[in-house]
Amino acid sequence: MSPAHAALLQALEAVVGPAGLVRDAAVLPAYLSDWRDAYRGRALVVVRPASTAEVATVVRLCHAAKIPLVPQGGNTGLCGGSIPDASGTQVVISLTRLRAIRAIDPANDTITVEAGVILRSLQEAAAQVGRLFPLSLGAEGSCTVGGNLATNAGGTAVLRYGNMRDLTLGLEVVLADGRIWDGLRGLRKDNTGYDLKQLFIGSEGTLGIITAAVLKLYPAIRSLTTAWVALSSPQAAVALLERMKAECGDRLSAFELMSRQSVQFVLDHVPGCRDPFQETHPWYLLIELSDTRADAPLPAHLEQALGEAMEQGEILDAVVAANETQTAALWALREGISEAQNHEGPSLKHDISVPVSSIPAFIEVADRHLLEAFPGVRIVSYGHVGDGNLHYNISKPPGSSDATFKAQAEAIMHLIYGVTQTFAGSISAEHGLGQAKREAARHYKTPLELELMRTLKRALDPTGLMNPGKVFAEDPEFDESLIKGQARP
Ligand code: FAD
Ligand code: 2HG
Ligand code: ZN
Repeated sequence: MSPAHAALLQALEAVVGPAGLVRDAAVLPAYLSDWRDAYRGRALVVVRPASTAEVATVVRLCHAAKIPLVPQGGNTGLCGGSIPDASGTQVVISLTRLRAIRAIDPANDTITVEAGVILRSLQEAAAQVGRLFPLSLGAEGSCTVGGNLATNAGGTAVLRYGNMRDLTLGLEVVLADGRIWDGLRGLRKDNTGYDLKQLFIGSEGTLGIITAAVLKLYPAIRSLTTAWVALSSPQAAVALLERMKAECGDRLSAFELMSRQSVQFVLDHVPGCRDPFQETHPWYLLIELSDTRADAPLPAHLEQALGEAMEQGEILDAVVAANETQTAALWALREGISEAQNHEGPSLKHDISVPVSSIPAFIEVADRHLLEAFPGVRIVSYGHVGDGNLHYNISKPPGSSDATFKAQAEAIMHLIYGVTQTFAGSISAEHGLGQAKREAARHYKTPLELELMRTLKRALDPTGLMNPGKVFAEDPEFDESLIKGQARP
């Protein structure tokens, strides 16, 4: 280790204490690879500050030493955004010790939380005061509010409540030079110029470190009903979505589509899951209605809407959960897909979005082109169809080698993103770019969009030390000389 690096480590330890530096070789790997073990890196050190002031001092020290920082929350991201590169010269800054719920204001329907609060703890804190924090996703037991904000997380309740952008009123951010921006306002209306918080939401740690947020709360849900529905096609799902919206309005809180292949993987790999139907069907939906009134007649409402859809031939079969155990079993079939697909070898993830109306045509065209070009690959398509967001994931043909499949990954990706583009879609609806899609973004975002993004990056992080190598493929104009400690010519 160079004397400069050793001096930085000593200074960092003086700020966060011995407990704030991760040195234990048994624990360290968890900070240096992601949930799927798809990305691995090395770090100069992993530092765990315990307050906003400590985060600010850590950033100031790294800024002065020209050392890049990689912010990390629960490390559940799916694009390698929280993993350092292989150089061993970056500092991972884990926010998981910033765990305070600073304030709850039920009359304002807001909660102020620190970045390291686990999403499930936030949901529980809201429930304790008779409120709902609606963001809900499979990783909610380990992802953090900071990571949710930095990726503008979506999940299964976006249809009714929106994504993290829609749920946020204020932020506290440590800027790239270590100054603290206190934007912790709980205002629903504030037109005093640019909405700065929106710059940091979805910026994947490349503009600053989010340390706290004021988030919106909603009335608690007191009744809920869930159905599992079989269909012949994605067209039928979109038709049913229209029907359910018209019949149920904003009581419709989840509308998740799954192909048979997706459900089959869960049945094959997740213990305790079973098919709700005797027969197999090509497509399934998980539909949920919820209401703030305990006496809302949701099952009757849902059964009536599904009965009418059945009479019209829109759906093939349906079952409504009779109790909480059955509800949990249906959700396990949906939430188990990510994990189940991991058991089938490397998975190529494409979290695309297109207009809801284009979902059936997207699936038809993408399936056809893909199976022509790569016979035998298994298409695992599922997701938040009510938001036009599909996880159009691909597993290798049974029996083929990981190496052959990985060699085809780029061609598969371009095929899928090419089809996405013909439907005016996005290559990332919810997981972000991270390192996984930084190259692809160069092809699928316009030059003007990329130029505007770079302008913002340079304005907020002029020395390029905030999560370098993420979101942007490369930045020729970045001031490399400053990072290396030389004067700019
Ligand atoms: P991390 O993985 O630690 O980091 C993610 C990114 O945010 C990185 O770029 C990191 O540098 C940055 N970051 C983290 N904390 C901060 C901070 N305080 N300040 C600045 N930058 C920061 N995502 C969805 O949107 N919808 C889903 O339905 C969904 N389901 C999932 C299901 C499973 C099983 C898994 C494993 C993941 C799922 N995800 C989903 C992806 C992931 O959970 C989300 O992206 C989540 O928001 C990441 O939170 P995290 O705390 O784990 O962040
Ligand atoms: C989901 O909706 C998540 O389950 C994860 O966004 C998707 O693993 C995936 O590709
Ligand atoms: Zn998702």
